[in-house]
Amino acid sequence: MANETLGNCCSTNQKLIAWVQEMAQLCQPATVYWCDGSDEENKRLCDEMVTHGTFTRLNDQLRPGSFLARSHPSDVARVEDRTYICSQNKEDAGPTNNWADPVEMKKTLKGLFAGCMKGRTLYVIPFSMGPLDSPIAKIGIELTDSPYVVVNMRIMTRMGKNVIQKLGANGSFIPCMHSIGAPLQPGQADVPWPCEPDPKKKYIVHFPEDGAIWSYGSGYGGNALLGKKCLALRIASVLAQREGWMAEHMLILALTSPQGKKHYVAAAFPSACGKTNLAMMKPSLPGWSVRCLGDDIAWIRLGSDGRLYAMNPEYGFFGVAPGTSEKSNPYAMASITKNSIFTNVVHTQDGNVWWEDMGVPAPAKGIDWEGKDWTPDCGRKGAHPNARFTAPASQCPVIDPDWEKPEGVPISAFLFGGRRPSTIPLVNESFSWEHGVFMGSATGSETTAAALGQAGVLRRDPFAMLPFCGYNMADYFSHWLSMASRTDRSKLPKIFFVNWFRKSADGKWLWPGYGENSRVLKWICERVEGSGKAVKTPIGYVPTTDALDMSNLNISQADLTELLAIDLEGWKKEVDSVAESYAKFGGRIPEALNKELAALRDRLK
Ligand code: SAT
Ligand code: MN
Repeated sequence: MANETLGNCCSTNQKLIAWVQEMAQLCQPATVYWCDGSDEENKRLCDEMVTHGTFTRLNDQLRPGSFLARSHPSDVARVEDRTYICSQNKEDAGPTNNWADPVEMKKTLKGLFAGCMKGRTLYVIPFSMGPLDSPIAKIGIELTDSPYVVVNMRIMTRMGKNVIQKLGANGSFIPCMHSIGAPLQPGQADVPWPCEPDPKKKYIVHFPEDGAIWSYGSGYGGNALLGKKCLALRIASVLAQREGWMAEHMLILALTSPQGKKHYVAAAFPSACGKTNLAMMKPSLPGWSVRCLGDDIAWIRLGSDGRLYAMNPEYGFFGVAPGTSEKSNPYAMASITKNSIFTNVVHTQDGNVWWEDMGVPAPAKGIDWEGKDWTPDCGRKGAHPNARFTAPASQCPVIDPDWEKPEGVPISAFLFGGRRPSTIPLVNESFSWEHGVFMGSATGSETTAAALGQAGVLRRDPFAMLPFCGYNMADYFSHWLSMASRTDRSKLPKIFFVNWFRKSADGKWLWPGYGENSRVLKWICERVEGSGKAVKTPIGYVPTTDALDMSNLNISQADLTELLAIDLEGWKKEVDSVAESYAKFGGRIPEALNKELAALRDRLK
């Protein structure tokens, strides 16, 4: 058995070898293949997927080295209702997570995984979240039967034989077990996107105490690229709490003023709320520049100087395609000109890709994300609203020179935000660390297409971590609060709440967003430096109407006033809604946050 299941193994790590053997015996793949991460291997897998129909090669003149994939129509987004945190005690998962008994769940999973890779290859993907030499990098090993996952993981993580070397004979790793859940019987024809179409049979499962991940039935994004949400957020958040650091759903950017002063900012917004756009924004303000360090996840720890340092554990971008254009995100457009994977977008007749709001005319004819003939007037969207691009971060023209610094970069400000058509002003600043943590805990947003379910309904999404916190969210709030006792408060980042999505009574966006957000970032830098002008309001410090740099921006004074207005009645409802979300935790909410809530209620009287 040993040789059969070892495949081309080049590791001396007995724990790893034993685990791969055990999993291969369970899943019964036709072969086992250990990925080395090389260009040749990548080319071979992409060629095989083209032959198989999973990939369509894009025009090499227009998008060199790039491919299009179309998922099964049932497999287009994260499945939050099928995502589980299986801690020993239900309370440790908390009321915001699906919980199942770990012993029961392991039984269920063993049943599902038995023979699930028949007729397929089991790929062993060694990967590192974080630069290999970072003190907080984590090694994961994903076992999968999906070559689509392999080539995406190669873009999204540092993947290949260097990781096996780093692991050595005794290193430890996070086991990430994945199957699309579509075994092939002898002679059975395969399909381009095999998966388990029954939503009730998909499982995205985390065992926080063992630090293990099991994912079954989906080949898509955060369900299947297990380094991302599963490891770098859900499992990492548990490790971070235990070890005294933070794993956050945050972009990291560097903002430099015309005078050359540089500040690093980390910002948490829910999925598909513009993190990628902000992370690599082209400022409209002359002389200002933004550099990108990451667009989705930040691992943050205290440096020896007492400041918080953030590091992006990822290696690529998995961004929402629809809406990405030269206007909304020119540097994302530049990042995806080559060596990129596009999932669920329109295939044009000249072998390129297109999506809604790409800022270029729609093709007269194309093939839509479901593989059907498509014309602009056919009444259907061409790209799925959660269509994605996968692109190497190194291809971003404004990637920060320090983005791979093993220790990360010191953060000056944290931003929280979401899609809020009413109530929440363009920007406000917290009174204190505790008030800032309260703001994070109170974050709400209209839902998006990034998760299956209804889009456009307001839900509380504390710290934009609702789907990603691997333990009781009330304890996560306490962990945030505890940062103030771990260092000198004056060294902690200032905390801001932003809302680019406020609408007027007649439903028009009040703020142009995108590059114009640099005006808000400028004010934030000024506040960090102690100069920006603000008024104290019941909800926090809000810029005075002359505090934001509005040069060369065509926006009426009335709109600006509305953007910065405090809607007292709206805020009273907001407080009730936050109180309701706290009540779910049955007394586990830290006292400091209950105090903040009560104080806000008082200030609104
Ligand atoms: O599919 S992903 O989870 O990677 C994207 C997202 O929801 O942020
Ligand atoms: Mn995300």
